[in-house]
Amino acid sequence: LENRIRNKTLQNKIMSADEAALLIKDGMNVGTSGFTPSGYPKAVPLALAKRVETTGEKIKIGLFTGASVGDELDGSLSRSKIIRKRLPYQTNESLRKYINDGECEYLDMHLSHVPQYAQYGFLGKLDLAIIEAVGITEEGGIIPSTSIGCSPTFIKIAEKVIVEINTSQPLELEGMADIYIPNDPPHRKPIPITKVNDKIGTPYIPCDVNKIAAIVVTDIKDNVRPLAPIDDISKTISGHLIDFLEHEVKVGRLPKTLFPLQSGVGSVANAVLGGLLESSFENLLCYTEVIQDSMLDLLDSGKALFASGTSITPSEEGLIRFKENINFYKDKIILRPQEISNHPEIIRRLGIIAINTAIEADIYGNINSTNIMGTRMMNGIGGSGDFTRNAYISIFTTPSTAKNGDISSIVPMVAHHDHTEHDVMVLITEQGVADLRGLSPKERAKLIINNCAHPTYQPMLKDYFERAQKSKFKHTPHMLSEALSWHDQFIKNGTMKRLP
Ligand code: 0RQ
Repeated sequence: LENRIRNKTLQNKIMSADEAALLIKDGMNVGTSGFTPSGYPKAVPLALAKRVETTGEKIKIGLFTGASVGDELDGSLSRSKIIRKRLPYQTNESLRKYINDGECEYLDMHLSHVPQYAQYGFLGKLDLAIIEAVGITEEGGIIPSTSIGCSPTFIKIAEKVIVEINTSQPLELEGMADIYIPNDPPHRKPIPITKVNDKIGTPYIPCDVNKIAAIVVTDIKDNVRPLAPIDDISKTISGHLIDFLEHEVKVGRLPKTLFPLQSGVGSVANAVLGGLLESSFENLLCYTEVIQDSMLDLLDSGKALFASGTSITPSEEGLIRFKENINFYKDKIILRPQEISNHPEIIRRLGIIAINTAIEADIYGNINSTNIMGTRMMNGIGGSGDFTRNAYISIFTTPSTAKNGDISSIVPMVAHHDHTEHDVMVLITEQGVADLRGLSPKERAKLIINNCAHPTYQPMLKDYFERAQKSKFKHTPHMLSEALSWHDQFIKNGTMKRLP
């Protein structure tokens, strides 16, 4: 443990998770580490939930994280009804239900905004930060584990800090992090990253030792999510994407090495990166948020030279591989605060190719990534907006149908807008590719309906679009009373298909 807690005076702060959890009081705002179930605190939230369940004490907190965190935090605190307000992204089933049942307030935020909102005071006072770490340096610097997320800013602004030293996380992670917090406006300095592998900060998160109120030692592992096997539809989508990128190289809009890639999370995203492994591209670079199994494959094979992200979230097998070969990956991966991994300035500068997943798209190219049928929160916008708005090429992928074909993922009008027609350049389904760059709304509609819609729904979309064009205003033709009728019909009858 001396290897991990190198500051001798801090060793007196070691206590049990139960004792540390007593620092959490009703009404507090608590910011934690964690990004896409990795590197989040586990022992303290579990202790808090247990205490509330056994004593019946009333504790409601605002819970701010980097992105999604594991069941020990989001699951246990929502089941114990401890979360009053939650931001900015989640994927936990219990929490999703809790949000959709109206038990807590949920702010779905662009991930790059969270640290600066917190720093500017837009989110109120941060009473406590709970941060998972692999160690603490002699000076009190916190060495983060498998994710950086918002930890640097939360530590900077919180009144007190609880550190969870997780001994299941290898100490060799030390050196992978590059911590940099931008200065305050109005004279912000340029962030000096001009290459994916530039290091601009410190390998630990600076922290005033006097703020560290408790250190808890635990070995609970990250509750990583299994990845669904790559299905045929995802494979076809990935094939279309690779054809599209090859075409861009052929016409001289991209070099053979492409530009740095960002890829979202989930099965399609994983399949897309898997497809790159078999492609002819070489010497790829990734400037992304989350490093998943397929990214490790790309690094292993030498296809990709370097990956910058804010968290490592491999599957259980991936995690074993990562830990066994950590010294190999250490030269090829940098973990940055999400304010930097998702920063518009750098995304624009590096010319990122952003690939994200839609729940549904409409005929004009607007994207809904968050709200099923316009009202049921799925996960959140995550970093997809940060990347999409600022990318060199922004791409969305989605299967053309959902729920065994009863839902068309291409609809007349999306029931919730996350990414507008102004930001979306390319749409890909298993049916094909719609390259929307330089096209007007009506030109886009024709291409999306012809190239991306499922054959079952294509005639219905054509019919809608033709009739809409007969309405008075012809720039973005719509029939408002019918635009959301597909969703309405699904809710009433369980299908968007034409009823007999
Ligand atoms: O529902 O779980 O009930 O079966 O939506 O869909 O096909 O499993 O896809 O896991 O790749 O997630 C957009 C949610 C896709 C994700 C989204 C239903 C479908 C299923 C999930 P069930 P799939 P994925 C990087 C960037 C926003 C954040 C982001 C996401 C469930 O990618 O959260 O991009 N993106 N971040 O049945 C009704 C439709 C539907 C539908 C799918 N048209 N209508 N339901 N579903 N299409 C990550 C971070 O920022 C951290």
